[in-house]
Amino acid sequence: MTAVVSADSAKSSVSIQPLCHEELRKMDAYWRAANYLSVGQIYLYANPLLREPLCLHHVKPRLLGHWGTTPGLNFIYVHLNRVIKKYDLNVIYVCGPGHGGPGMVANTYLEGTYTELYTDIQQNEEGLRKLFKQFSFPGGIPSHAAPETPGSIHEGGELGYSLVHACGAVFDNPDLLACCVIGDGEAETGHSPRAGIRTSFSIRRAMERCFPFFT
Ligand SMILES: Cc1ncc(C[n+]2csc(CCOP(=O)(O)OP(=O)(O)O)c2C)c(N)n1
Ligand SMILES: [Mg+2]
Repeated sequence: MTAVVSADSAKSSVSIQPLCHEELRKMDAYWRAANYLSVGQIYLYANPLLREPLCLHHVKPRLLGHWGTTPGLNFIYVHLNRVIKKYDLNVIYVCGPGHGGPGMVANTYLEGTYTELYTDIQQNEEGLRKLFKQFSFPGGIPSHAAPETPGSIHEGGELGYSLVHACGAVFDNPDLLACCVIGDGEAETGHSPRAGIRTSFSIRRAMERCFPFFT
């Protein structure tokens, strides 16, 4: 997400060749790592690398959030990262689904941004244990993507605003593309369909750079 390239110039150089085996293998590995980090945050209190046989005392006593939404969010994240890097695009990922928090934290941890900002959460076993324990836990972080999630402009706690935030993000940034994931639950809120109504020319132009995904 560094240098800015216009969407049109990227479009003209898009290849329609299938990805090579090595690229797919790496993306699949990254996706599985992000999934493990997500499910670990939801369930694990200790034993982050499952070095010991899993016991009840390794599992959080009160679980908040659910796993179902995260593989899809992580799948979109890794595929977006591939095209961002390949075409040097300027993209923002806006994550709407109500239980998407662990996915966003997992990806920023994998990328290294999380450790840069929160130096006590290192990319080692002890850091992993802290990352898992803190999620939706007293004294830790909320169960949804919150302001303290690196790169967050969108609070996940109240559903309905992701599309309007994605649209707002591209308004003042003519080279920005916004990929906005809207949960099926979020889509049922009043705000979501309202955000999709393109009433003015400027809003319509901005919406051309918002790509909604429904999960
Ligand atoms: C405005 C609002 N209404 C209700 C809720 C309670 N709530 C939290 S998550 C959720 C379900 C969200 O479904 P979806 O967006 O599909 O996300 P998923 O649960 O699949 O991650 C609901 C209704 C909320 N957070 N905000
Ligand atoms: Mg859902």
